[in-house]
Amino acid sequence: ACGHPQRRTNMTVNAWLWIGAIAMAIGAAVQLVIGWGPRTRDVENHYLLHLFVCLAAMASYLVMATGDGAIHLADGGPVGRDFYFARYVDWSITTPMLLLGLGLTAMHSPFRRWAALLGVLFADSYMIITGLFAGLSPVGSGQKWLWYIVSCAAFAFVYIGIWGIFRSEAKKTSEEAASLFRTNATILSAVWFLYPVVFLLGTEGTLFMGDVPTAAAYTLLDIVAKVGYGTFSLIETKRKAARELAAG
Ligand code: RET
Repeated sequence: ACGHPQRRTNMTVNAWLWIGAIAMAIGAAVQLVIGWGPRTRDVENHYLLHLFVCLAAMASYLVMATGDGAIHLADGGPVGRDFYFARYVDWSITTPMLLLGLGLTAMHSPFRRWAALLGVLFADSYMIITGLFAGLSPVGSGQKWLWYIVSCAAFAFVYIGIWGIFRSEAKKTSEEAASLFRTNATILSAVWFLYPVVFLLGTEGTLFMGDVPTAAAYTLLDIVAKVGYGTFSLIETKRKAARELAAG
């Protein structure tokens, strides 16, 4: 028993939150190891981004696992539901960082298309904040679906930014950059698409899934989107830097 007394402490949910915290700590350690030693500016950028994505998520999972990252809401069934607001705090920091990383892969310098890059980051923040409103609003209410649709519309703008602006910039940067960008953008687009699906099916949406599968699904997605993707992106950026150095 930990955290505020009104919270329903489900031990299996808690186990998933601890798995998330440990996975993010391991993820941060992995970034430290891969990024160790002399770095090019490009590698340094990705190293710092992916390291801090893992550290931010680690804090978020830690506050959820210790009982203070959720509020208990009375809606969503006879016993109410725990709403994990800490996820949205995490996502509001980490999703812009991941998109910045992808933008840097595409254009190397953030100043080349800085307004477009900022536009993508703003659309992303808008998606997370309106998603928070969707999560907070009562299960079954009309406003929940209003916010959900607004958030999905912002998500569509993020996709347009990635597959429109970023992709065309990547082609101008180099063959290498375009190819790595394509791989990263494909993984990111596919993994991110599953978040609104989990929201829809889980305790914040239709309650088709209970709190255990919802927590498990978000944790697994976060591990793939942050640790898996981050590790791949950093390793590939390092390889690309080595090839560029060798080519002069
Ligand atoms: C919400 C609910 C409302 C509709 C949409 C959503 C999208 C969330 C996304 C989250 C991505 C998170 C990542 C975290 C860790 O790295 C807020 C679930 C569209 C895309 C990648």
